[in-house]
This record gives sequence, C-alpha cells and structure tokens, in this order.
Amino acid sequence: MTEAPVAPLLYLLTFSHRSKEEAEKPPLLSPAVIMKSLVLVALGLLLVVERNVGVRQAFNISREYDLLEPSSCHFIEGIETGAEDVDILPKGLAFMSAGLKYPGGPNFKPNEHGNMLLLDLNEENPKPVVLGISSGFDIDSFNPHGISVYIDDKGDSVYIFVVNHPTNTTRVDLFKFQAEEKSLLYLKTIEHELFLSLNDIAAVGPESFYATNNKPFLSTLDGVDGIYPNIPVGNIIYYSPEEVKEVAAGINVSNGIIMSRDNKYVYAASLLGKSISVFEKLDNWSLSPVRELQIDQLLDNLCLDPTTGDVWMACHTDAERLFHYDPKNPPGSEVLRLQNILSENPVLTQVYVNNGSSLQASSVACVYDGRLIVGSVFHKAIDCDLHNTATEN
Ligand SMILES: [Ca+2]
Ligand SMILES: [Ca+2]
Repeated sequence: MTEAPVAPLLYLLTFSHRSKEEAEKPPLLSPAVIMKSLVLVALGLLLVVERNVGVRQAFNISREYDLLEPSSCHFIEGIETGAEDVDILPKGLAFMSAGLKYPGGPNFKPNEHGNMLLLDLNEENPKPVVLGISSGFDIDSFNPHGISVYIDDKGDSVYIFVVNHPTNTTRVDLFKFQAEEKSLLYLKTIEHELFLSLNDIAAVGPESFYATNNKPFLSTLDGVDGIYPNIPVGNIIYYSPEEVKEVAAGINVSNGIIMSRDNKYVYAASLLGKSISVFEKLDNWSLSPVRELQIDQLLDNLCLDPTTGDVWMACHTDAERLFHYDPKNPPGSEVLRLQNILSENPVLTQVYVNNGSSLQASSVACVYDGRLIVGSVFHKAIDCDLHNTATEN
C-alpha cells in the first residue's frame, strides 16, 4: 500500500505559528517541494487505484455470465476433496490427483492426505479407486497437484508424473502404473532448484518433462504474496536427468501444460494472463513461441482430445472467490473447448458454466469417447455425456 507523504500537510498546519525571525528564514519546504510532494501523492493514489482496478480486471471479479449445464452432468461418487488434475490413457483409464492442500486454500478433509485415483471410463457409472502406492513413499505427506502420464515406446509401461507439495515444498514424484494390482510403484523423487512453485507437468519421456512454475515461490493462494496481477513471473522448466533449464518466462501465473498430438508443440495456460501460448518444441528441447491466444478467462489445466486434437480448458470464473473462499459465495466453474488451435481461425466454445451452486473451482476438463470429466481444486468432480447436448440454463 502506498502511503501519502505528510510533510506538506504539516507545513501548512504550522506555517501560521512562525515568529517574525522564523518567517524571514527561507521556508523549509519551498513551493517547488510542495508541488513535488503533491505530485507524489497524486501518483501514489493513481497507483492504488490502478492496482485495485488491475486486480478487479485480472481476477474477473464480479464477472457476469450465463449458466450452461448439460443435463447429463452428475457428480462422480466418492470425490469430495477435489480432483485438481486428470490424465486419461488411450483406452479410457483416467488418473486423478485428489485432496490438494494448497497453502491458504480450502480443504474439506484437512487431516487426510491426498491420493491418486483411478477411474475406468469404460464403465457406465464408474467409481474412483484409490491407487495404492508401494513402500518407500511417504503417503502421509502426499499432496498431489498437476499430473501427466507417459507411455513408453513399446506401449507396455505407463509412467505417472505427479507434482507434489509435501509440507509446502514443491517436487515431482515418479511412479509406474501396475495395471493388474491397480497400484503405483514408486520410482523416485525429483527435486531441483528451478522447481519453485510447480503447478502442472507434461511428460515427454520416461524421466523427462516440461513443468510450469506459476510464481517464484510456493505461497498462499491469495494475491498478496507471490501473485501480482500485472507482473508475469511464471515460467516453464524443461527437466531431464542430463539437463534442466528454463525454456519460457514472463507468464502471468503459469498453469496447465500439455503436448500437441504430434509432440511438436507445447500448449501452456496463463491463469491471470487469461491466455494460452503455443510453443514449438526444438530439437534441444528449448521452446520457440509461435502464438498466444487471448481467451479472457482464468485458465487452469489443459487436456487434449486425442481423437480431434481439440484443447479442453477448465477455468475459474472469479479469482477473488477462489483465493478467498467463502462457502456462502463459492467460486464457479467453466469449461471451454478450443478447436483448430494451430489454424488461422481457432474456434472457442463454452461447454459448461456454473456459478458454484453445483461444481466449485473447476481446474481440469478432459474428454474420452464423448464423455466429459471435470475436476476441481478442492470440491467435487462431474461426469457429463456429451452425446446428450441438452442444457439447463
Ligand atoms: Ca496435467
Ligand atoms: Ca493447475
């Protein structure tokens, strides 16, 4: 907060009490100094107003929107503490990260650790299964956030990369999926000084990935520390056992990240920039900016439709309601589909909008075989049949 200089005011208040001798001395504060101080006061006030307006605009505070809910949508039983991220295997097995405790954010079961869930989308009414994790992994502090699956070249091994924040730190844990046992084999923990406040991850090999730092340090959810509406400090890191480097910077709260279907491009979301950036992946794994599409919504995670290449985006409707949770006025949810992202004329379609009365704080939306799964930061998850397009407004 900018404080107004008080010297001019004090000077005016004390001026009339000066003695004759004092009055003959040159004034302590000349008119030029007074004018300078007044200009500083005006500038300070302008900065305060600009920041408040900037916050209101950047956070989409009090944004108006029409509700849009396919009538087929229903809650997925058993998910009560969010499914911040989802990634789906080609044959319909969905992995979900549940129970995120983001610093300063709400959590409806604060004494329970997070879990990785498995949802079989081949079933008509699937129920999530908690994936057991092999020994050697500290499950009690498990706080999973962004995830990404990687299938090896032979197609017989599935690796799960999980951004984890045990005790307010940030790291990546790597697991191998054991399909028969429906469990995860813990392989290793990856830490690095460039992992500052990891949010999402896009695996590109059995041990390598791109990951987003949404801000310079892991801080509370609110806008006071770490998130500044007009200062883009998020970035993207490339990690492999041989090399780790920053490959993009200047992103205003860097969030979801995915690879294109042909693995030639990286798509990355900016929450407060309200945009999606397209980068070309170079041979040395550096990223070359191709385009930035302004979406004007607060983007969280991204998901790719493997059949069409469409990008599905989950958005927050109002960051103020997300950062300062009030159960009487909860944050809403929104899902967008972006078609033809690389073309001259990408098509953006609103698919789901709710004011928080149903699903709160949507963070991911993925599709499989005409089915839409929407997860949230700390609330529930929904399952919608996209074949049934009837909506309730
Ligand atoms: Ca992800
Ligand atoms: Ca995210």
